[in-house]
Amino acid sequence: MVFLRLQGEIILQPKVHRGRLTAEGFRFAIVASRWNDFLTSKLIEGALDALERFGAEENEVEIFKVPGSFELPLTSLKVALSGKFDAVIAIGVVIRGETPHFDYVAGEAAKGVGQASMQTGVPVLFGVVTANTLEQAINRSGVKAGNKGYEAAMSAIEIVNLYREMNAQEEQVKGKDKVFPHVV
Ligand code: INI
Repeated sequence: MVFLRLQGEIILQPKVHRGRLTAEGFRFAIVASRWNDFLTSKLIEGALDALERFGAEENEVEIFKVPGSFELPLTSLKVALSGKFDAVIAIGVVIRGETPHFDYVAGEAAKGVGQASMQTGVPVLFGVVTANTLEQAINRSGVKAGNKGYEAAMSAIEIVNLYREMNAQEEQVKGKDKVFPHVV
């Protein structure tokens, strides 16, 4: 392990693993809710912008539309299980002011998207705006406070690269442990 000693203090310098920002050679699915379509369409645009900027190919990206955010988890799970994608980006907008079901819809979407990831091992990113007001939701969909779709797609790119690197390292370690590493 490498460490520096600075005025008697030990400062560890551990190896840091982080995903590069390249979408080249990866396949992405976007699962997007049609509820609040005028905003989810902005989030989809944001996600596509990020994927394109970082080198994704058109034929490596597919979009699946669902009625509302409540439908994001199961659809994301099915898409992840298809084995066709390296990451799934779930997109939706849930606004508290609009429904007493806010907590159920937003809660189920968050929990279910997380479960889809954990069950499949395929990263499912949470590009869902959960806002108290329409104004907040508009701001988080590309107006004043960023674009959740763009952010989720960036996270997807970073995480698929990190996992690819981790898998490659794991393979290397396995290779080293073998008595006859040259034998496949
Ligand atoms: N779905 C959303 O994505 N956002 C909302 O704000 C919303 N509201 O307001 O109710 C919403 N409801 C629909 C829900 O996601 C399901 O599609 C529906 O309940 C059918 O299962």
